[in-house]
Amino acid sequence: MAKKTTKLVFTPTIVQVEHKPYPKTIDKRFHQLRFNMEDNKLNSVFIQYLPNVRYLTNYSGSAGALLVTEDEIHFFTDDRYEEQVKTELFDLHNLTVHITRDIWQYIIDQGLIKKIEVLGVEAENLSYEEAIHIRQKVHTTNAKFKPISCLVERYTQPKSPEEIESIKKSCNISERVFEHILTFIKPGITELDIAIEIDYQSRLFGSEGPAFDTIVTSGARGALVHGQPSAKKIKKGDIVLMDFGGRVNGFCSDISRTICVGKATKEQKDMYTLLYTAMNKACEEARPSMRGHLLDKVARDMVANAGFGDNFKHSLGHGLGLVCHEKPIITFRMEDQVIPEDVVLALEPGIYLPDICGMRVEDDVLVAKGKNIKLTNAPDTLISV
Ligand SMILES: [Mn+2]
Repeated sequence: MAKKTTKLVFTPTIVQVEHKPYPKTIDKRFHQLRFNMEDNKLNSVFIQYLPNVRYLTNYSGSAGALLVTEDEIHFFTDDRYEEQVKTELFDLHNLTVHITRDIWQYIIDQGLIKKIEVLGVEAENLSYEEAIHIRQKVHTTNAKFKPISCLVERYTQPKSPEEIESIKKSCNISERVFEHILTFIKPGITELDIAIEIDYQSRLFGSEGPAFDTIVTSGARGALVHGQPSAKKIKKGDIVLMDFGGRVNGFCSDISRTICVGKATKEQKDMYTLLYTAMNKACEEARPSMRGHLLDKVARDMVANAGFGDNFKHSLGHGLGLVCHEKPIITFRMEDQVIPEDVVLALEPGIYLPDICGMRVEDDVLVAKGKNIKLTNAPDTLISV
């Protein structure tokens, strides 16, 4: 007798959701997006880059996408997130939440784009495979497929008061972690021990998780710039470089701290003070509408004039938000980056001496109309532990 088998069928469904109140200050997000759609002659847009989906809907899961038309918002996720979306999404006008494992087949089957003439997609966030798949589905309806650059990113740079609050909390957590870590570092422990402690304390202080993989290097390994923490033991005289950040409501902090284990030499102290001064000057001189490469120059000239120009190869900094390294990129390599008002920047000059050590000092600063506000405060002199 043939064995009886049960076929599992998961039918795509629409679920009813309770909404999170929509923050007043971000009311304009969908207006801006639709204005952009009009500008690009799009009838709808498909957004699948998760930080952008979160920016628009507050959804924090790892699978989800949006189809935004002139008057409707369709949110898609799969059955793993069916419970989560019931309480997490903002109260958006004309929002329908669909649960499906095959978004594009579902969109076609439901006729959600049949009236659409041109669909915009996120040019820099789609893989080649995804682009081919979506284009092929869209073409079955005779609609057009149009990749657009910075479809959502052009709006995510200036931060709303709620977003600034989250970044501030995240910064505060990282500063407390650094204060704690000063009491933790001693000769004999490893770089890995320090990295684990940073991540652990960060969680204890309320971070949702690391903003990126925590960097801890010591001694000559500091020249690795973005070195992974290793089993190398900390010894007396080592310069220890730590670069880490947390997340609050998805918003990142990003700080780099350099300390010395034992008594520092005059050269080490001077090198630190140079980096701190360059970083701080850049924090003060950042202005809305300023070009990023000119801000990079403020700090880079100081480092170069002290003779370390060749030892500072990376960019001065970057924007900070739901994405840890977002635009504007503050670098001498790009002349098209403009600093908007209410942006948060992480500024991080560094000096890397091969076979000797590496140092980096990084603070986060809110560039506001009247006066910039530093959200973190690196020590102004090289700390010894
Ligand atoms: Mn950074």
